Amino acid sequence: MMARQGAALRYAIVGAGMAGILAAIKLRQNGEDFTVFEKADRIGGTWRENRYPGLTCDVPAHAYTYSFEPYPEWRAFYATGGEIQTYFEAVVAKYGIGPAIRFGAEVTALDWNEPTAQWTVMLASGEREAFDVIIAASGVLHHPRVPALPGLDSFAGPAFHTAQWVDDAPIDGARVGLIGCGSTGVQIVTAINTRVANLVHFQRSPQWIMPVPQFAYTDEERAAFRADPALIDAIRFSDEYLGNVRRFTDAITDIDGPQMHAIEQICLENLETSVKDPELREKLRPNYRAACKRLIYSWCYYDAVQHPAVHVETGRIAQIEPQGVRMEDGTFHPLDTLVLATGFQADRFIRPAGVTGRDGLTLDAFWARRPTAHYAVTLPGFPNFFMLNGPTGPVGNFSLIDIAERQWAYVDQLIDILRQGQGRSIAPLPAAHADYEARRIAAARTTIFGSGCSSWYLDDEGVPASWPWSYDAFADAMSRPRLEEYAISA
Ligand code: NA7
Repeated sequence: MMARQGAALRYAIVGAGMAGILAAIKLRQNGEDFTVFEKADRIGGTWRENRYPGLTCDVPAHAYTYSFEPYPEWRAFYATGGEIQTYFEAVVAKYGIGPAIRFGAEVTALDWNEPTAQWTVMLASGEREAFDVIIAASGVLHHPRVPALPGLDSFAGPAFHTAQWVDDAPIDGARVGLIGCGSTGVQIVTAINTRVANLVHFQRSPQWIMPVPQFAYTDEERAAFRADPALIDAIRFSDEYLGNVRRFTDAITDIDGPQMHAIEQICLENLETSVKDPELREKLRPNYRAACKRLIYSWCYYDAVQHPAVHVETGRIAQIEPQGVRMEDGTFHPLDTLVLATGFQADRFIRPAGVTGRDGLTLDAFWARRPTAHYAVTLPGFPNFFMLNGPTGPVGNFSLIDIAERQWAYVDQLIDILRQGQGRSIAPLPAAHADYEARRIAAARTTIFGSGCSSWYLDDEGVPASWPWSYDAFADAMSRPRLEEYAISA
């Protein structure tokens, strides 16, 4: 085989959400040749798909931007989904990424070809094209999880998942049922409680609520942010934000430490002091530790749920009937609209696209037990294949943009080997990955996520599918790949 020496690499980026746009900008700045494949007709990923009332990012807006592209225009401390979509569209326009994106181009398969050291990208249209490098940026919470509730199809009114919001579904003055109280369900309660005739919130497990401030930025403040970006830096790089990220990751990894006790105390006090009716308070009291499920940040949920139009139903659903929901105790809730805030299949990643690596190894086979990636980025047997926000990366109440940028820094150093013609392909050594994964699993079991609750963080064996060490350990790991853990083929 000849080394690539000097030949330009061709990159396929799968997905035009936050991480795909990041990769595209970085490659554009480097003058490289890439195509972004996006199955939808617009950019934005999760912020394009989700349009439910109350959609807000629980990371402070100024911290939820690319580090190189601060945004003075945020209207409030926490931004709405619509504003975030506008931000990404503005960034794509500014960097001229649009022409490199193929919309309506769903990647159905990726096949590694050893003799050419290239991937064949196959699209739903039947088109095929060869690329040297795959950047898999297809998102985490992407495939709705629709529960198999008996009779769901028989419901007479609109019944839909939150990521497939039906704009003309009756909400105003209507009887609405909402199943699920993760971040999505909670945000919807806060947005529609005053619009509905009544809202039945079906709550299988209550949530701990971390109280956070929300406030609007004034025109004067936005003008000041435009005039002096240091004012934005003072927010996004502040101890209040970055310090919180560190304290939070310390808490989830040291579950009997002072940071975790502080979080538990704040959440408990929030429940005790905010919810006046003792019966409702007990309904809303979780029986697991704070931050075991993804902690919900809210400034208004407890107020919203105490609105007279809201009824928290903690019984078990027996079946869905054409006119409403029947509970196991026989209670019937007549409804006009049924909203499923039931979360996502968090183990899919780039699937259902079929990925076939070296020696016919498929991603389904490699992930038969659980999705995994070396330091959340690369996979043994899948050369020149790099994941952004892939499995076992950090998850928590902090910016995934920052996580993706750090992962890009790691990926970029690995790709440099190819760029410089030092090899035609690079993939982690199976033994190195097995060692990482064994250490990760052992540590993950001891994090707060493994402390005894159900959540989308857990894999089928109950192991938290996350980075189990500190934020600084992640930053350090991403700053310099350990090349001795990689096989480089000439
Ligand atoms: P989540 O956090 O996965 O929450 C899903 C909710 O749906 C949760 O309350 C579940 O209860 C509930 N659920 C799921 N299936 C059922 C059935 N069959 N019956 C009753 N209740 C059910 O999803 P979200 O969309 O809220 O948030 C996902 C992430 O998006 C969030 O963490 C942020 O990162 C952004 P359970 O707790 O399992 O008892």
